[in-house]
Amino acid sequence: MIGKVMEDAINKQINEEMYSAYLYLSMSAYFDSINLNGFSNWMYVQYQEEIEHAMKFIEHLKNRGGRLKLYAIAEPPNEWSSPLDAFKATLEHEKHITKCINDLVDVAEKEKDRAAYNMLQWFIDEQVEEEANDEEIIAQLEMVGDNKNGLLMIDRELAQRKS
Ligand code: OFO
Repeated sequence: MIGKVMEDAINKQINEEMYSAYLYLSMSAYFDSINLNGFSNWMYVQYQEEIEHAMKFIEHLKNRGGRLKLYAIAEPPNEWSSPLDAFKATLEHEKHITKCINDLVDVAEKEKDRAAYNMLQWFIDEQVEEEANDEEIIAQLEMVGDNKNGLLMIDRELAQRKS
């Protein structure tokens, strides 16, 4: 059975993951509003991934006799000044999530909770991938600058994302 300290920490993380989902759904709508449907698709897939992250934590609690506590989800921003601005905000948010995951690992170590520690290894790898994806798109956006054709090419590429 999971201990109270780990249970509380995971419940807080579930809220972080749900906020991530909200943030990316909001970004998906922003990209839709400026007719960049590929960017919008990429963010929508990211929104779905964040729900999966929350569900992984929820399953972990359930399997270990923990009690789920759902906190209120904060309102995400609704507007960004450019695709680059949105992706820079995405990277900053993912850096924050990486810190949250690292802090959770510290809690698992302190509590000697090996099951949670093992489960968190997946999230450590996932955060490396998420930050790398954002960095790659930011680099592409910086490369094309104000060039509309370049932006449309990236949009076409991001339309391909399915998972
Ligand atoms: Fe974006 O990785 Fe979960 O929050």
